[in-house]
Amino acid sequence: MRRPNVKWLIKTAVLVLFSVLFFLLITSWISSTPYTNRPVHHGIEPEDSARAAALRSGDRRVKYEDAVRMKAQAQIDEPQHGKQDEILDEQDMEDSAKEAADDEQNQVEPEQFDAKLQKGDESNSELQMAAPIDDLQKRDWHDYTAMERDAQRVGIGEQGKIAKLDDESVRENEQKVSIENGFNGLLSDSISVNRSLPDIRHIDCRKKLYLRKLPTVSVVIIFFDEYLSVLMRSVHSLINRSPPELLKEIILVDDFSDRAYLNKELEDYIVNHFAVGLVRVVRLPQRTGLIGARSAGARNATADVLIFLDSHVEANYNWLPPLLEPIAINKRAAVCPFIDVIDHSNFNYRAQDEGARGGFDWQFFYKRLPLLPEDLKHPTEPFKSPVMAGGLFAISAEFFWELGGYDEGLDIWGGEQYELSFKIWMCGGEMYDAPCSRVGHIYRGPRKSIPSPRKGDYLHKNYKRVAEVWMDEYKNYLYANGEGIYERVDAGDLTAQKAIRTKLKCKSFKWFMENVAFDLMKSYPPFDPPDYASGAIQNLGDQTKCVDTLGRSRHNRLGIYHCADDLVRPQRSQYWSLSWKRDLRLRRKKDCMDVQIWGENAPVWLWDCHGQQGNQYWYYDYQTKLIMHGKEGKRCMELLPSTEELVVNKCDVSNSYMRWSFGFVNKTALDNFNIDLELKLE
Ligand SMILES: *[C@@H]1O[C@H](CO)[C@@H](O)[C@H](O)[C@H]1NC(C)=O
Ligand SMILES: *[C@@H]1O[C@H](CO)[C@@H](O)[C@H](O)[C@H]1NC(C)=O
Ligand SMILES: *[C@@H]1O[C@H](CO)[C@@H](O)[C@H](O)[C@H]1NC(C)=O
Ligand SMILES: [Mn+2]
Repeated sequence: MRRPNVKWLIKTAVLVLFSVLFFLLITSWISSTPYTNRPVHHGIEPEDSARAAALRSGDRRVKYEDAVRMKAQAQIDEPQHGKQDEILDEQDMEDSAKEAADDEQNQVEPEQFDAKLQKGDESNSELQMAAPIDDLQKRDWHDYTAMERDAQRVGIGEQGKIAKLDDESVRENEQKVSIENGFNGLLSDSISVNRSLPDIRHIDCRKKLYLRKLPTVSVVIIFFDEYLSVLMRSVHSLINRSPPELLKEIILVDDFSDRAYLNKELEDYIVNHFAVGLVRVVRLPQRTGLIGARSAGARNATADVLIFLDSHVEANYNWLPPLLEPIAINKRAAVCPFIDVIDHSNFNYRAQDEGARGGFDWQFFYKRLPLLPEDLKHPTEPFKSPVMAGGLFAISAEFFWELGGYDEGLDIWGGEQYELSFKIWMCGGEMYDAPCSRVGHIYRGPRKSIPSPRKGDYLHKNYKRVAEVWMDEYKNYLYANGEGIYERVDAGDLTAQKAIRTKLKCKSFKWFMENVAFDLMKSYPPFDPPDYASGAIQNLGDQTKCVDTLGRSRHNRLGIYHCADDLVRPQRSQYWSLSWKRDLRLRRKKDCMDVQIWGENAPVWLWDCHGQQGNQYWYYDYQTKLIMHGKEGKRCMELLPSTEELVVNKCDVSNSYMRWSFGFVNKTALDNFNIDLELKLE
């Protein structure tokens, strides 16, 4: 037998010892990370399996976001590393494909980032160690004590429930105050400024962790003649629901209000209720409007992040961390909360909807665009939005001023949300909506009209400034929809704004439209494309009969009536368009032919156009003269001669009651019915 090799034994022992030590080191580090070591909270703790799943997915998120952070930093700080990144990404794609197969939970969108970090954990510990761990750690930011205290609260308007005043003798005054403010101010006086709200966040928001290190915040609230208890409830809700270490200050900018109680009474309230220096009032010497007042507030702010809010809001639970984290990851991100509805008459707190991306039409009305499939898969993650709704958002002070703040040539209000959104996207930033951050907002009801602070058309002047500086050739769409207004207004001096665009080497508006608001033109084309067919729809089995509303309004069945003399331009009840949305609608109206059952003799209704095709999709085959319903093209419009009913049945070319003619037919357009319309610039 061979003599045992002592050298070998020692080597092995040392190696084993080191391996064990290394193993212990790694496992103790992992167990000390916050997401495996969460404090137990009562009340909303999920059950075990759900908890395990949550931890797993939370775990993945951490990695994803850290990766995003690293990536974002690499992009901002060291653009010369771009090449290296590319190489890494390529390889990581393969890894991530493998992982996806292993792991059904793998729903995280940018998988290459995920994989990069995965690798960091397992094989490339340098990458992981190099980043300051402290910065990457996550924590649960909920204030469970305050949430539990709130859950116990009872009383008028508590839990955001419908409130009302029972005292009949105050009715008249209630009306008066309502019409002065656009909301029920008297009722507001009876509801606690510290009232509790329903936690209507997506259920998974309750388990979400955010970076341990988040930037500090200056909230800027501008007001003009705001109702005191509503203004103070806004401030209380912010203080009650924000981590004190993050909320540095609340700046109330008084845009030269008339109401006396907004002077001493307001200041006394602040002194008596809030910590020294936490809330301050900045008074403007004259009426300045939303844009100027916000700018003044921003100049007064001293924290890392600016959050602009309206003066009639209520912040919901844990609203702040979800707004701040994307900015901590990328200082050029701007983030909007979800805006909930506080009812102006009864102060009921409810959701508006489950979120949408922001857009606009060519009269600059704010419009909403659908969420993307990826966004829907991750209902608690921030999603990209082309334009902000306007009132409520967070942005780093540094980036805000890098962009030159608001164009202060914009007067009073209007267009500023477009200006800032275009700037953010075109000049190297990003904009997100954060579903887990919710802020309620009182949408005002009927209100006594307030005299305009300016003579003249400041709104279109503002729009023209935005269009001239940022929208390149697309500005003509706006102007073409302005019916001559834009030719008459003078945009003023734009030198400073154009200089910002040049200095920051901002991208083109075309880039914005094609990469950020890529679906806007389809939903909101600058001009309605021509109809495929229009006029009266005449039956060929009985040529005296045409499709008619029979004078009925929406949500009624359509019928058949004696045809108009002029089939090309008949009276309104027979004037139909096969529109570019591929629906059959009353001309220039939003009432569409709608079929709601798929069986025999399905009646045709007049219903609100939804523009989503489906059960409102129609096609006219001008050769067979069939009007087909639905994309399958198997069911056709038919006149039942015995009962004079308008129905849909299985297509049959030999049935002349199923054949129709339109007053006007555009054959070229119909030949291309299935081709998506291209909306090109002239
Ligand atoms: C609201 O809460 C604050 C403490 O956050 C307290 O000072 C104040 O008295 C409360 N006000 C009412 C009306 O409950
Ligand atoms: C903010 O405004 C207040 C009140 O007008 C003023 O006292 C303070 O110096 C201002 N702070 C900054 C940083 O501008
Ligand atoms: C018919 O449709 C085409 C587009 O397919 C359009 O260019 C043309 O102007 C239309 N004709 C009329 C008369 O509307
Ligand atoms: Mn508002």
